[in-house]
Amino acid sequence: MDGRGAPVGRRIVLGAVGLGAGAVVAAPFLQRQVERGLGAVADKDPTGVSGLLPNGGGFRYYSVATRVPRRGADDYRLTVGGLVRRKASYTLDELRALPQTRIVRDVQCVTGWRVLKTPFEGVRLSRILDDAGVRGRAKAVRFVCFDGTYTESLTLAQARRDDVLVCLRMQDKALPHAHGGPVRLYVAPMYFYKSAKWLSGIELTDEVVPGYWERRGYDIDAWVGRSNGRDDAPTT
Ligand SMILES: Nc1nc2c(c(=O)[nH]1)N[C@H]1C(S)=C(S)[C@@H](COP(=O)(O)O)O[C@H]1N2
Ligand SMILES: [Mo]
Repeated sequence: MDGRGAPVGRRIVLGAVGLGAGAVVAAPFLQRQVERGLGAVADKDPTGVSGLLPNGGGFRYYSVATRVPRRGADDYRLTVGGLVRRKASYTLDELRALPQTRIVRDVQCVTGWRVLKTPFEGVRLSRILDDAGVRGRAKAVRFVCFDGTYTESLTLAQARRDDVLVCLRMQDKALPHAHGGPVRLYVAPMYFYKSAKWLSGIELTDEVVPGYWERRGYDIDAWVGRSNGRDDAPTT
């Protein structure tokens, strides 16, 4: 895999979360049809009720882990470590007490669906990095999730952009579990796979450690429109 070819192995779990129904594991070739079906239901719903379902409103629920624990004000922690001067561990309240930034941008998944003008709100990642005191040797950031499986990465320069948030709110509501709550990453200029859900760890590293999808063929530099996460990607 040279990184430019068709990404493979994208097994998506589309979960009917919150409805008591079990998760559906869609084979890659089925995923698009399944998503189209769900999207079609939402699009044709004159009551708007489907917009109240987890990840309604055009979003799809994605998780590579079949079960993800719930964490809240009592037990959520975001740790910051690796090549930093001051390791840190934030509670939800501590994150809420930091300056919040709200940005309204489009969401674009590599499988083609997009949701325009979505508000995201949270703490700039750059603020958290500054507070930790990034060491000179650090070149990249690795993100770890409490689903136990997903990881992501950014170069330090990307991580310091002001449109990269440690996000506590989405669509002007507290981030629900299905969208990666209580805390997810939001990397506005990149495909949505960079926006790690259920964020639990930020680690400064001396080189980029490719994330979950990046080890499976997706570009590390996932700029929308300028990477292989294009929206006509086959069987993602
Ligand atoms: N922890 C975790 N984060 C993740 C994913 C995942 O499977 N696990 N999927 C990514 C992908 S491919 C997409 S498109 C978005 C989907 O976000 P949503 O479920 O809020 O729509 O989350 C991204 N972040
Ligand atoms: Mo995605």
